Amino acid sequence: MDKSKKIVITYGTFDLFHIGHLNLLEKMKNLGDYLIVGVSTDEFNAQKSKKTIINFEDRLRIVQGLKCVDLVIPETCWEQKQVDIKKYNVSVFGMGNDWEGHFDNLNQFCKVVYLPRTEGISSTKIKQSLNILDKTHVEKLKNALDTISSIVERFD
Ligand code: C2G
Repeated sequence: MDKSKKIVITYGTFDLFHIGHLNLLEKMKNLGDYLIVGVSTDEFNAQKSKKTIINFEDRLRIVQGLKCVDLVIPETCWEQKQVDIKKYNVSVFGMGNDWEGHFDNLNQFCKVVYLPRTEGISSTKIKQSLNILDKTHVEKLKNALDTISSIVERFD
C-alpha cells in the first residue's frame, strides 16, 4: 500500500444497495485517498441476526464496482476492525451515525468518525415495501378481508 495515501475504512452489509449506502461511501472516500470497505459475509450477518436478500458474493461485487471504492474485504467478525486498521495503515475509520459511540475504542488506533445517515431509506424499508407486493402477503390480506366481510354480513 502506497504510504503517501490517506487510507479510510468502513464496514457494512450493503444489502439491496441504495443511495444511503452510496452517500456514506462517497463521504468516506472524501475523507482520504483510498477507501477500503469491509462487506459482511452471510455467516457474520447471521451473527448480527441480520437476514439479507442479496448474497455475500453479489454484495461484494456491487460494492467493488463503485468508483469511490478502492478495495473490498470480507467482514467476518466484530473484532477484525483493529487488525485491519493496523494491517492497512488506516488513518480514518467511519460509520453512519446510527453506530454513534459503538466503535470509540478504535480511537487508540486511528481517527473515528460517525457520519450523518441518509434519512428515509434503508434496506429494511425496501424489504417491507417488497413484502407488501409479495403475492403470498396479498393472499393473506385477501383472506383477512374475506373474514371481515363475512363478520360484517352477520351484523347486517
Ligand atoms: N447507512 C446510511 N444511511 C442509510 C442506511 C445506511 O448512512 N439510510 C450507512 C450505515 O450507517 C452504515 C453503512 O451505511 O455505516 C452500511 O449500512 P448497513 O449495510 O446497514 O451496515 P450494518 O448492517 O449496520 O453493518 O461492523 C459494522 C457492521 O458491519 C455494520
